[in-house]
Amino acid sequence: MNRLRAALTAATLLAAGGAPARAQAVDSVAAERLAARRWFADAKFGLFIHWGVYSQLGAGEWVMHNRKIAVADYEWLATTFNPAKFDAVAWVALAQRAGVRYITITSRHHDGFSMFKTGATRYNIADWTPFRRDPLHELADACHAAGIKLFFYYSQLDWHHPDYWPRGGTAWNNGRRDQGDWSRYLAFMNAQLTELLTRYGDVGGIWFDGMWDKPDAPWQLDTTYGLIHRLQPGALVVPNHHQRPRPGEDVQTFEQDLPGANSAGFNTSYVSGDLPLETSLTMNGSWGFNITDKEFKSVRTLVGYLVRAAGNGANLLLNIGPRPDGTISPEFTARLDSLGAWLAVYGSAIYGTRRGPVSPRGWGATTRRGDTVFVHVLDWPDPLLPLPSLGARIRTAYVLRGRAAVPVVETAVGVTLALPPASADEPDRVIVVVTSGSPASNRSGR
Ligand code: JFZ
Repeated sequence: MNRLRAALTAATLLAAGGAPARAQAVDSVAAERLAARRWFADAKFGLFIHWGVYSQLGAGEWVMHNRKIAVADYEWLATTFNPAKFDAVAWVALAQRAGVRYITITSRHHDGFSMFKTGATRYNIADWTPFRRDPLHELADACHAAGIKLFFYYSQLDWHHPDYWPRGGTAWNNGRRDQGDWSRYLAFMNAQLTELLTRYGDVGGIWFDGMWDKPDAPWQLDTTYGLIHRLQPGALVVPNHHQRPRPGEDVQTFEQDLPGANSAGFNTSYVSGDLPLETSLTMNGSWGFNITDKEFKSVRTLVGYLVRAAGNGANLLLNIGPRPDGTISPEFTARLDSLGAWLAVYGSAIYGTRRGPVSPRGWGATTRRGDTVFVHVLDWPDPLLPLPSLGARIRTAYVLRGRAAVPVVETAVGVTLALPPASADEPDRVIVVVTSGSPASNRSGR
């Protein structure tokens, strides 16, 4: 995977050079789409769900590739997929308890298996498995009833489809004939996207992934993006191509990284000044269900990611990998419930905020809503916290939890806050600083 990842990264970076950013500006964006972008920037917290045939092998979503499983064998594996305990209402109830505002679920991952009823191929959950139901339809109904937006993850890479030809950087000889018709593959994708955007009610958007497998291929993105914006003007295009934003795209998403940080090695270091931002993150080390992966991040670490993402003006899209029977492991549910409990107290310092006047630091981050700045102290040992100027005079400051007043020393060069003592059960000491007026926010309203 690492040699492959290096190759993919190199190819992606090569392709990322040119003109997209400038073009973004000319992309006349309908008012509905701009409103949807603002909604997205306010939402701040989403639930990512990687679930599919691969979940049965409990080794993550790349198992077909990693174990070099032939198409015929994987097709057999798909005939045994029967998540009888799947309960869309229970999944959405968990999402609500966690405080997420949207869900992004895998409608089709790289294995090419469709987790929804589609007329474009029989290789789908309703026609190919004993389950016979459409879980995405049930989830869409439950999301609409709960006021949670539903986004569909859609893989442009396909290890199964005969027309995904010429093969890409992740290919191996899995039994497909060495031929195919690329235009038929593009038509297949657009047919499925039409189904997803006409049969599941209001859709928050499409989260694309996999273009990095063939970064220079003629993907005809304008056609596909145009189709999405025509079918649902309020649907957002969220591309995980690890490149600069292109015309027709609405969100810049960073995988396993905060915006601009490239510790994963495959993200672009370019950060859009116009588009809402998102960071996608695994809760353990896997996206798809992995029965041996117990490397679960602590609640304190997850709160830290949510806060640092918001401090960077970005959403956190936190992932779970449900089990093959449709149930969700307790390690995931416990952490989501804890995050929900935290947001029940501190949500006002996250939802609807934008990046604060002080960019993220080792000690924490700041977020802002109007003339109120939220200072998130995640890791600071001293009783006094020196800050640069917040860009406006301070009227009052207090601890969000309990509203105890916070002494402030304001000088020409900055502000010093006298912090309340840290307590073990408080991953984030939030100081609310009310200023005498909000400086003009930047173009993207971020
Ligand atoms: C991609 C998917 O491959 C993965 O299965 C998951 O869906 C994640 C959200 O997105 O992850 C990638 C994609 C490309 C690289 C690494 C991870 N890469 O180019 O090295």
